[in-house]
Amino acid sequence: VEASIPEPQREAWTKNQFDGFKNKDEFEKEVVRHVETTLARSMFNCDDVAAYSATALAFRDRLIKDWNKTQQRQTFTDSKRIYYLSLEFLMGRALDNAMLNVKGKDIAKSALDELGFRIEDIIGQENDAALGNGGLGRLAACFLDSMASLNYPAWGYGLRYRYGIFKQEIIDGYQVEVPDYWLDFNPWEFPRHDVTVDIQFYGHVRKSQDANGKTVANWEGGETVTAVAYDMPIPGYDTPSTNNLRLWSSKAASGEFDFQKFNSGEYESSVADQQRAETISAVLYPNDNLDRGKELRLKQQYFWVAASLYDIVRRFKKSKRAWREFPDQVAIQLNDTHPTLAVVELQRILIDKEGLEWDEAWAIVTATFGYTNHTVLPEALEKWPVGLFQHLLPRHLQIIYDINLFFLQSVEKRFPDDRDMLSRVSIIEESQPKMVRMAYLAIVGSHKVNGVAELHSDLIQTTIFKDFVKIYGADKFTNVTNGITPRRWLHQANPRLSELIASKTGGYDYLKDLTTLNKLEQYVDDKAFRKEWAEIKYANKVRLAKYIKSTLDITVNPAALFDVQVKRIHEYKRQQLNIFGVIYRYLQIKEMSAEERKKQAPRVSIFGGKAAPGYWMAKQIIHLINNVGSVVNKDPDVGDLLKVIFLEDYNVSKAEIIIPASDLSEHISTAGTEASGTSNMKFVLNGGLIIGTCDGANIEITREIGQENIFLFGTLSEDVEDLRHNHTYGKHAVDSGLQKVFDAITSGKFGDANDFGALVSAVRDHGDYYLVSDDFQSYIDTQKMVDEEYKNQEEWVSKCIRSVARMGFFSSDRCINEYAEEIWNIEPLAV
Ligand code: TH1
Repeated sequence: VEASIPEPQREAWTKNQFDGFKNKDEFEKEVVRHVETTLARSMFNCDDVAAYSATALAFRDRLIKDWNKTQQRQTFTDSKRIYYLSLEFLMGRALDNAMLNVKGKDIAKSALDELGFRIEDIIGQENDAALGNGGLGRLAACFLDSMASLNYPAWGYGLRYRYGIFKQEIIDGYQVEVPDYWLDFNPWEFPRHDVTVDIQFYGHVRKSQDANGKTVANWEGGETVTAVAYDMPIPGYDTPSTNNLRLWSSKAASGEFDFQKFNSGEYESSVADQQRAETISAVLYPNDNLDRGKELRLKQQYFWVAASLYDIVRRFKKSKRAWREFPDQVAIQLNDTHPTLAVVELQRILIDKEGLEWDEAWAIVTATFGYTNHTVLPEALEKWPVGLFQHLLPRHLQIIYDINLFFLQSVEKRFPDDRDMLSRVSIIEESQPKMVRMAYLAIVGSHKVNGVAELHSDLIQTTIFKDFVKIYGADKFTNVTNGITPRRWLHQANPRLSELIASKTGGYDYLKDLTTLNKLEQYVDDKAFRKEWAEIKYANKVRLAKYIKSTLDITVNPAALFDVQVKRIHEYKRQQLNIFGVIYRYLQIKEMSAEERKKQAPRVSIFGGKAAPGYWMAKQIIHLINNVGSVVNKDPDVGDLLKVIFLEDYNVSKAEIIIPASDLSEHISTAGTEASGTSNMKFVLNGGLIIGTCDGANIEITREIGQENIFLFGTLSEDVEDLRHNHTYGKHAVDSGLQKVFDAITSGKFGDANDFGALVSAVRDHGDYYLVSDDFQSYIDTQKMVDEEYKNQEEWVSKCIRSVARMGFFSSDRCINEYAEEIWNIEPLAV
């Protein structure tokens, strides 16, 4: 709809622009106005929640001004945009981030103080936007921050789940899931009730002839669900650029519900349609690194992808450019295979709706898409039964068959002697039932495929996608090592460290060019600097100790070594190796004399993370950790020497407290299984050391910071296959130290031994797929080295400072610039 104000009236608009607040007094005025009008409260009725809401609304007003200008400018300059399609955006809290990015936190702090509130309490009122599972969703959030901060014209597209990732409660040592209803009051979103798209499901395809005698496919019948857009402003750091995250919400098409049915008394069935439609965007699937193949998940994927593409195409068509210019205006990045249907949907739009020839359309499609792979775990690679496709998306299945046909024909031409090749690379797996291999479809439909760390990118090229490297050549495959935003993960989470760094590196510009951190290295021997550094770490540990006291009523000594493993619970991430190591330590302490105990370095082992609700083994691991904690923490022989903590409901805002307080963090996946990991980067950036395997980004972290500054152990990825083979076909004796741990568990020391039988026998009797026994001794030895080195605090602090100084590479800004240059071919828009 064209609804622009005619020229003569525009002056009245221009002179009445809302300019946001510029100082404390103006900000106070905004807060009071929002409390009294938007929220209909008063100074006699204003609690922390109301103060948070008003503060957030004041910042939102400010952001939306910048958002409008950014969007107008992007439209006016008609510049190429990048669209980041992700089923997950793990944003965390928005207020603190918004305040820091627009440099308004000092104003807000003093204003709130005058109005009678502490800014920390106000920030703490906000619910996390938890629309993601773990690393993949948080990566998308860091990317949005970097794209805005670097002034790239970029939109994120996702689903507006009514329920984000569940909240975790620990009851009697077991995980209990509680729904995360987070939308009660969300000041950060703008419903766009005028931006809707009708999405079709089911039905059938009818072929007909058009006026020129050309056969056209008509997708008819079935049902329609409406997608409604909700926009969230994404502010860049220290720039007016404010990008958009558009999340789609599902509702019944044609209004509320069927009044015919309602009037004739069929109340239930009249609301049933409405509920069925709303179910599509109701919940985030809580599986990390696992594909469960549920129909509703496929519906979510198509709903979100179809709405997003409709939106993107509608925007492109306004420019009246020729279709072949589409890839000059639009780059679309597929965050894993979840949005792969976008490839098929764009082809469908171009051939069925816009009347392009297949080849011309396909050239546009492949020039538009890039695909990022995040995992090699076979259970995480998406496959959908052909029958389900046929039922839900009949036209898309036909197009997939055609894509596959043309692809296989070209393969056959190039490799006429390799008959096996065709069945190996076919997008359709000839199994019972037949399956659509989404990763293959994503590769065939994209011009670039990237992994997320060097080892991982090498692995996908030599294992799961080997044939495709042969077919397309190595140039189609590349690596973009993951990164993290230093704004949230240093400046926001660790303000004192950020301030200290700024004082030595020439101000906060290091937040825009993280390689500036290298200036810190010259202060490694500066006594005063080291002292301040150590004091900040200690203060962060005190803060976490207080949090532990207040939530678990356990007292931990802030002078002890804080050893942290927080991430999703998964067998491949090997929290079981960690807790077995903790048990081993406990048994050793029990055997020590009083004299020996005095020499032992005190430790706090801190765990946190959610298990997918259906992942039984992961839940056993949580249970074991909690049971070990309840034995160890009250054992008078142990005292301060060992405490075992499981922090409930690990999420983004808790990570912001935990990560700055770590001395040592654990990134101990079986080599070759963790594609990258990103918390490893966050921990080192906050002045903690790592114990880890040669896996994912640990390898590049080692290269950057120096191998003398990281505790590496364990099997190398090239040896994993042979070891697994030996477990299955040769002799496999459990490591003797680990055997003692198993004996303790089976003796019932940590509660009913039967509860943990599966954890033990996975290693002892069932092939030890994750190589826990193989790596156990080297893990224990390395932990012993950690104990020794921690005693020399001077040396330890030096290692931390040097490591931070060398972490510049891991900014998500570097990462986004690589995507922009190598995959998206897009330039920042000058502001
Ligand atoms: C994670 C990877 O496990 C992790 O190593 C990586 O750092 C992160 O992505 C970001 O690149 C993945 N998360 C998921 C989630 C789902 C499916 C696959 C992966 S891979 C649902």
